[in-house]
Amino acid sequence: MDELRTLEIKREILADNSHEADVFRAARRAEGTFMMDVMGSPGAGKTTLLLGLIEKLKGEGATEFTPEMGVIEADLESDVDALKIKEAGVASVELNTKNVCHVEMGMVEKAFAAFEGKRFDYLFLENIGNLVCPAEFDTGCHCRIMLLSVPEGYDKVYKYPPMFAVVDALVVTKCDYLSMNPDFDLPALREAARVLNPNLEVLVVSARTGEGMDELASWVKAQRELALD
Ligand SMILES: Nc1nc2c(ncn2[C@@H]2O[C@H](COP(=O)(O)OP(=O)(O)O)[C@@H](O)[C@H]2O)c(=O)[nH]1
Ligand SMILES: [Mg+2]
Repeated sequence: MDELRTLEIKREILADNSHEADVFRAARRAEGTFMMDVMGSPGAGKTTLLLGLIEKLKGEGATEFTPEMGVIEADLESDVDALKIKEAGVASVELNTKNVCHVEMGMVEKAFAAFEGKRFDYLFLENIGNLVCPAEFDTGCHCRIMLLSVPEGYDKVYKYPPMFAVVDALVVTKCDYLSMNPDFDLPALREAARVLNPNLEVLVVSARTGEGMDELASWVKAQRELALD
């Protein structure tokens, strides 16, 4: 009986969160803001990837569209990542979850309000470093990606399937380490991930060398167009 009650409460919390997420997503779409949730383990390369992606998305040349961009940086504690983003000249807000291992809508709304009405073309959420809990909570984004870095090992697809199942893209990061990690079986990872999620886009990148970053930026631009269409 107790177990049943726990399940019901969890379902209610997730349903409320999903409803708030739908409202938030629609409001951002109406403003022309595309929002992307970036998930992955601590150290997978989320902040470094965002810095590289933002550079790629900045238009080059006077005739090109220069998008307004912002980042919500979620961490249990500290503002280390938000400062890195600010140093790169991009608006950022630190969201400290104080030991909560995921981000949910109440937190997103507060963090968004801290931008004080600033409008964005791209808004990124760096979620809490965790391969488990963030998969369960809709954060009101139009698109969700997960990072898996080469040093973590390809077998995480077998150990943490829910996140692979819910994201739009799997970004294999730190591919500059592939030659040093010959046991990282990229074909097996692609196959297992696509069994979990047949529409999954798989991108292989290195924010360090720049490999794959143009393809990532093109994919993100296309996702924005699709979401705001
Ligand atoms: N070799 C290599 N190191 C990377 C790459 N991306 C990030 N790193 C390093 O990995 C560490 C963790 O990166 P960070 O972006 O802070 O990861 P986060 O915790 O997921 O945000 C840092 O020392 C980065 O310099 C990459 O593409 N290649
Ligand atoms: Mg980070």
